[in-house]
Amino acid sequence: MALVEINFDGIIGPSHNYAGLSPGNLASANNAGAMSQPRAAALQGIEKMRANLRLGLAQGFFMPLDRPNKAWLAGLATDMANAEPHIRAAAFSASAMWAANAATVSPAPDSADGKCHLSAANLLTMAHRSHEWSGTLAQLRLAFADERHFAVHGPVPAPFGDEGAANFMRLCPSHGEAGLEIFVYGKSGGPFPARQHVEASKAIARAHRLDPERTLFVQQAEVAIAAGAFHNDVVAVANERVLFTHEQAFEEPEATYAAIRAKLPEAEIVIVPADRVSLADAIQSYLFNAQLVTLPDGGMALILPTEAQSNPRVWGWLEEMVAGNGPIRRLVPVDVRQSMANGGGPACLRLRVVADPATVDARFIADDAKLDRIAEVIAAHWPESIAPDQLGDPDLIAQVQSARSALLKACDLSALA
Ligand code: SUG
Repeated sequence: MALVEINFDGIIGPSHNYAGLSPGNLASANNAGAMSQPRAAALQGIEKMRANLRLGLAQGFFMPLDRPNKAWLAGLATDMANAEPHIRAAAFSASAMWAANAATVSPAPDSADGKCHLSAANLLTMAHRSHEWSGTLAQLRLAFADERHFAVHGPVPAPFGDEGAANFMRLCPSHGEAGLEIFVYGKSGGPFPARQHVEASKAIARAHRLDPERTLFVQQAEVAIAAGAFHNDVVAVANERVLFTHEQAFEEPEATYAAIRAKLPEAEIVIVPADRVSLADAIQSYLFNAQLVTLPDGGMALILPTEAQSNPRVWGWLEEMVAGNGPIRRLVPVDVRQSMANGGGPACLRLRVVADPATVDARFIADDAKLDRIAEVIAAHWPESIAPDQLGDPDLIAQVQSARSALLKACDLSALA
């Protein structure tokens, strides 16, 4: 079978809560202390996957990680009963739901060895995300165990921060052909941290055996990070030959577009001007944190958060765009409000892997029946709500752990326990 793009969504874990753990992520800061709804959150994620299946797209998923992370707490010589609130919250975080940060993925046609390479992200800039990589790596090694087709790498060592596919774009004539891989790194973000270090990006490009002629390293605009674009995928998204980007996404936009066009002449760059959609509107609405996908009929659609529909300036611009002659023909809003309130839109929730689905461990591939089964487990076991001051509650901890075990069992993935 031909190589296709498979979107692997992180199933939203039972410990989903709003602890305000990510400085520079405005939604996370604004919702700090709010009551979360893990059950509704996870069901929103399942609905998004169902909608993608209905569009005819290939869909996979990843399991939530084991939370609280007791091994991490033990490394800090504490436990949930004794940890200070910020450490407790970091150990309990469901942040692995944002699968775009799980890894960087280079499809087989881009690599010298003809394998699809995946590098688990170290996520070391934020404490609550810095301990995701071990659980993520175990899962990647299981899902992509077939060494004839995949090479799975561990994280880049400290101190070089890496946040995975959220700071990575691939442009290509079609998914199954060799493409141009674009790594977007940050240098400084004013008051906020730049999370992607150029040395991490370069290390991944080497590990993935990419052709330097088809690899670009591009600096993210400092002004974008300072405005709250803590990842590049908050201000730009690519699919096949199309780059959909805010005018202020890159530090040197003209040089970036020129370099792209020089390496991939068929590239189509759709630029949203700041005088129509400000960075603030882009970040509030997450219009770029959309899944830009190729539909089975060959047309492209943007799967956007409903927040983009609610912002009149953003929606007005998008409606004009699809009415024109551009490559993006369809807008598909999805409700992922619970994730959005922590700064995670539709594109954050998924990791793209171009592969033949038959070469992936079938337990990670979605169909309607499996999603029904997963939704039943979520409805029966996920907590209805969590307030941040509840995180140390032993009953809640027990519920979160048994909820995940029930899901692993239902998906025949208890090996990840
Ligand atoms: O790393 N939010 C995540 C959101 C990640 C979005 N991913 C992409 N853009 N690809 C982050 O900032 C908030 C958790 C909290 O505050 O409880 C959080 O981790």
